[in-house]
Amino acid sequence: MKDFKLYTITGEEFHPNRDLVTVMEQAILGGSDIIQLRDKTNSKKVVFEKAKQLRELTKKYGVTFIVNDHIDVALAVDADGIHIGQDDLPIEEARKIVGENKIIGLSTHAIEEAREAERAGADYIGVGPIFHTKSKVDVVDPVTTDYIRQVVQEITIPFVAIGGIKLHNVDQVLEAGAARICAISEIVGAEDVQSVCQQFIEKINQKVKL
Ligand code: TZP
Ligand code: MG
Repeated sequence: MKDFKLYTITGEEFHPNRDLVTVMEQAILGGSDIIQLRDKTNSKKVVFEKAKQLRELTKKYGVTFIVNDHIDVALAVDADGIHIGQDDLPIEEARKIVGENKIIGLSTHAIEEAREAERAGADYIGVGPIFHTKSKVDVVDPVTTDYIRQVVQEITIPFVAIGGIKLHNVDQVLEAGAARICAISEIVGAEDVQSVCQQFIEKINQKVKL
Protein backbone atom coordinates (compact mmCIF):
# COMPACT_ATOMS: atom_id res chain seq x y z
CA MET A 1 0.00 0.00 0.00
CA LYS A 2 0.99 3.63 -0.44
CA ASP A 3 2.69 4.73 2.78
CA PHE A 4 1.10 7.38 4.94
CA LYS A 5 1.78 9.58 7.96
CA LEU A 6 -1.46 11.02 9.26
CA TYR A 7 -4.63 8.95 9.32
CA THR A 8 -7.88 10.81 10.01
CA ILE A 9 -11.01 8.86 10.94
CA THR A 10 -14.41 10.47 10.71
CA GLY A 11 -16.27 11.30 13.90
CA GLU A 12 -19.27 13.42 13.09
CA GLU A 13 -20.32 13.65 16.74
CA PHE A 14 -17.30 15.92 17.25
CA HIS A 15 -18.43 18.52 14.69
CA PRO A 16 -22.24 18.68 14.94
CA ASN A 17 -22.45 22.01 13.14
CA ARG A 18 -20.09 21.29 10.31
CA ASP A 19 -20.43 19.20 7.20
CA LEU A 20 -18.53 15.90 6.94
CA VAL A 21 -16.96 16.55 3.55
CA THR A 22 -15.84 20.06 4.52
CA VAL A 23 -14.15 18.81 7.68
CA MET A 24 -12.42 15.95 5.89
CA GLU A 25 -11.28 18.26 3.10
CA GLN A 26 -9.67 20.50 5.71
CA ALA A 27 -7.89 17.46 7.14
CA ILE A 28 -6.57 16.58 3.68
CA LEU A 29 -5.46 20.17 3.06
CA GLY A 30 -3.60 20.01 6.37
CA GLY A 31 -1.69 16.94 5.24
CA SER A 32 -3.78 13.94 6.23
CA ASP A 33 -2.94 11.35 3.59
CA ILE A 34 -5.43 8.62 4.52
CA ILE A 35 -9.08 8.97 5.48
CA GLN A 36 -11.41 6.41 7.03
CA LEU A 37 -15.18 6.55 7.09
CA ARG A 38 -16.23 5.15 10.45
CA ASP A 39 -19.94 5.26 11.16
CA LYS A 40 -21.29 2.92 13.80
CA THR A 41 -24.76 4.44 14.02
CA ASN A 42 -26.33 5.07 10.63
CA SER A 43 -27.95 2.66 8.19
CA LYS A 44 -25.94 1.08 5.40
CA LYS A 45 -27.78 3.29 2.95
CA VAL A 46 -26.60 6.42 4.74
CA VAL A 47 -23.07 5.06 5.12
CA PHE A 48 -23.04 4.36 1.39
CA GLU A 49 -24.04 7.96 0.58
CA LYS A 50 -21.26 9.31 2.79
CA ALA A 51 -18.79 6.85 1.31
CA LYS A 52 -19.62 8.03 -2.20
CA GLN A 53 -18.93 11.64 -1.21
CA LEU A 54 -15.67 10.81 0.55
CA ARG A 55 -14.54 8.64 -2.37
CA GLU A 56 -15.02 11.60 -4.67
CA LEU A 57 -13.15 13.91 -2.29
CA THR A 58 -10.21 11.57 -1.73
CA LYS A 59 -9.92 10.83 -5.44
CA LYS A 60 -9.69 14.55 -6.15
CA TYR A 61 -6.70 14.85 -3.80
CA GLY A 62 -5.11 11.44 -4.42
CA VAL A 63 -5.65 10.42 -0.80
CA THR A 64 -6.22 6.82 0.32
CA PHE A 65 -9.81 6.04 1.32
CA ILE A 66 -10.76 3.28 3.75
CA VAL A 67 -14.23 2.18 4.91
CA ASN A 68 -14.70 0.76 8.40
CA ASP A 69 -16.79 -2.40 8.87
CA HIS A 70 -18.84 -2.30 5.65
CA ILE A 71 -16.97 -4.40 3.11
CA ASP A 72 -19.86 -4.19 0.66
CA VAL A 73 -19.94 -0.40 0.83
CA ALA A 74 -16.16 -0.27 0.33
CA LEU A 75 -16.48 -2.36 -2.81
CA ALA A 76 -19.54 -0.48 -4.06
CA VAL A 77 -17.75 2.89 -4.03
CA ASP A 78 -14.37 1.45 -5.02
CA ALA A 79 -12.65 2.51 -1.81
CA ASP A 80 -8.96 1.69 -1.51
CA GLY A 81 -9.60 -0.67 1.35
CA ILE A 82 -11.37 -1.71 4.50
CA HIS A 83 -10.65 -1.53 8.20
CA ILE A 84 -11.93 -4.28 10.45
CA GLY A 85 -11.69 -5.30 14.08
CA GLN A 86 -11.05 -8.40 16.12
CA ASP A 87 -14.75 -9.29 16.10
CA ASP A 88 -15.17 -9.02 12.34
CA LEU A 89 -14.48 -11.57 9.60
CA PRO A 90 -11.05 -13.21 9.75
CA ILE A 91 -8.51 -11.50 7.47
CA GLU A 92 -8.33 -14.50 5.13
CA GLU A 93 -12.11 -14.43 4.57
CA ALA A 94 -12.15 -10.66 4.08
CA ARG A 95 -9.31 -11.07 1.57
CA LYS A 96 -11.37 -13.55 -0.44
CA ILE A 97 -14.07 -10.90 -0.73
CA VAL A 98 -12.01 -7.79 -1.47
CA GLY A 99 -9.17 -9.40 -3.45
CA GLU A 100 -5.45 -8.74 -3.45
CA ASN A 101 -5.66 -5.15 -4.67
CA LYS A 102 -7.54 -3.71 -1.72
CA ILE A 103 -5.99 -2.67 1.56
CA ILE A 104 -7.06 -4.55 4.68
CA GLY A 105 -6.36 -2.89 8.02
CA LEU A 106 -6.98 -4.58 11.36
CA SER A 107 -7.26 -3.13 14.87
CA THR A 108 -4.98 -4.85 17.37
CA HIS A 109 -4.57 -4.46 21.12
CA ALA A 110 -1.83 -6.95 21.97
CA ILE A 111 1.26 -8.40 20.36
CA GLU A 112 -0.43 -11.79 19.78
CA GLU A 113 -3.07 -10.05 17.67
CA ALA A 114 -0.40 -8.16 15.76
CA ARG A 115 1.48 -11.39 14.99
CA GLU A 116 -1.71 -13.04 13.81
CA ALA A 117 -2.61 -10.03 11.63
CA GLU A 118 0.76 -10.18 9.96
CA ARG A 119 0.55 -13.92 9.43
CA ALA A 120 -2.96 -13.65 7.97
CA GLY A 121 -1.97 -10.98 5.45
CA ALA A 122 -3.21 -7.66 6.85
CA ASP A 123 -1.73 -4.69 4.99
CA TYR A 124 -1.44 -2.58 8.13
CA ILE A 125 -2.52 -2.74 11.75
CA GLY A 126 -3.94 -0.24 14.18
CA VAL A 127 -2.09 -0.25 17.49
CA GLY A 128 -4.09 1.06 20.41
CA PRO A 129 -5.76 2.55 22.23
CA ILE A 130 -2.48 4.10 23.34
CA PHE A 131 -4.21 6.46 25.79
CA HIS A 132 -7.68 6.77 27.25
CA THR A 133 -10.27 7.66 24.60
CA LYS A 134 -13.95 8.51 24.61
CA SER A 135 -14.27 7.99 20.87
CA LYS A 136 -14.82 4.25 20.99
CA VAL A 137 -17.38 2.32 23.00
CA ASP A 138 -16.38 -0.94 24.70
CA VAL A 139 -12.78 0.03 24.25
CA VAL A 140 -10.10 -2.03 26.00
CA ASP A 141 -7.80 -0.46 28.60
CA PRO A 142 -5.04 1.72 27.17
CA VAL A 143 -2.20 -0.41 25.84
CA THR A 144 0.31 2.40 26.48
CA THR A 145 3.40 3.14 24.42
CA ASP A 146 4.86 -0.19 25.63
CA TYR A 147 2.78 -1.94 22.98
CA ILE A 148 4.25 0.34 20.29
CA ARG A 149 7.74 -0.70 21.41
CA GLN A 150 6.79 -4.39 21.13
CA VAL A 151 5.38 -3.89 17.65
CA VAL A 152 8.47 -1.98 16.50
CA GLN A 153 10.63 -4.89 17.68
CA GLU A 154 8.66 -7.68 16.08
CA ILE A 155 6.23 -6.70 13.37
CA THR A 156 7.21 -5.82 9.82
CA ILE A 157 3.92 -4.64 8.26
CA PRO A 158 3.07 -0.93 8.69
CA PHE A 159 1.33 0.09 11.89
CA VAL A 160 -0.54 3.20 12.92
CA ALA A 161 -0.85 4.33 16.54
CA ILE A 162 -4.38 5.28 17.66
CA GLY A 163 -6.40 6.20 20.69
CA GLY A 164 -6.35 9.40 22.70
CA ILE A 165 -3.54 10.87 20.63
CA LYS A 166 -3.42 14.66 20.88
CA LEU A 167 -0.92 17.33 19.88
CA HIS A 168 0.19 17.49 23.51
CA ASN A 169 1.02 13.78 23.84
CA VAL A 170 2.00 12.73 20.30
CA ASP A 171 5.72 13.17 21.04
CA GLN A 172 5.58 10.20 23.43
CA VAL A 173 4.02 8.09 20.68
CA LEU A 174 6.65 9.11 18.14
CA GLU A 175 9.46 8.57 20.62
CA ALA A 176 8.21 5.02 21.20
CA GLY A 177 8.78 4.38 17.50
CA ALA A 178 5.48 5.09 15.75
CA ALA A 179 5.87 6.55 12.26
CA ARG A 180 2.15 6.92 11.53
CA ILE A 181 -0.43 8.65 13.70
CA CYS A 182 -4.20 8.31 13.72
CA ALA A 183 -6.70 10.51 15.50
CA ILE A 184 -10.39 11.27 15.53
CA SER A 185 -11.39 13.85 18.14
CA GLU A 186 -8.19 15.91 18.17
CA ILE A 187 -8.51 16.46 14.43
CA VAL A 188 -12.19 16.55 13.50
CA GLY A 189 -13.24 18.25 16.75
CA ALA A 190 -10.74 21.07 16.27
CA GLU A 191 -11.79 24.59 15.43
CA ASP A 192 -9.04 24.73 12.82
CA VAL A 193 -8.81 21.18 11.46
CA GLN A 194 -6.24 22.07 8.83
CA SER A 195 -3.89 23.66 11.34
CA VAL A 196 -4.07 20.69 13.74
CA CYS A 197 -3.16 18.34 10.88
CA GLN A 198 -0.26 20.59 9.87
CA GLN A 199 1.02 20.54 13.44
CA PHE A 200 0.79 16.73 13.61
CA ILE A 201 2.66 16.45 10.30
CA GLU A 202 5.39 18.80 11.54
CA LYS A 203 5.86 16.69 14.65
CA ILE A 204 5.91 13.45 12.65
CA ASN A 205 8.46 14.94 10.23
CA GLN A 206 10.65 16.13 13.07
CA LYS A 207 10.85 12.74 14.70
CA VAL A 208 10.58 10.33 11.85
CA LYS A 209 12.49 9.76 8.65
CA LEU A 210 10.10 7.50 6.75
N1 TZP B 1 -9.77 2.47 17.87
C1 TZP B 1 -8.97 2.45 18.92
S1 TZP B 1 -9.04 3.88 19.79
C2 TZP B 1 -10.17 4.55 18.71
C3 TZP B 1 -10.46 3.64 17.72
C4 TZP B 1 -11.38 3.85 16.60
C5 TZP B 1 -10.72 5.91 18.87
C6 TZP B 1 -9.72 6.98 18.58
O1 TZP B 1 -10.31 8.25 18.70
P1 TZP B 1 -9.57 9.47 19.41
O2 TZP B 1 -10.63 10.54 19.46
O3 TZP B 1 -8.44 9.88 18.50
O4 TZP B 1 -9.13 9.03 20.75
MG1 MG C 1 -15.60 -3.57 12.95
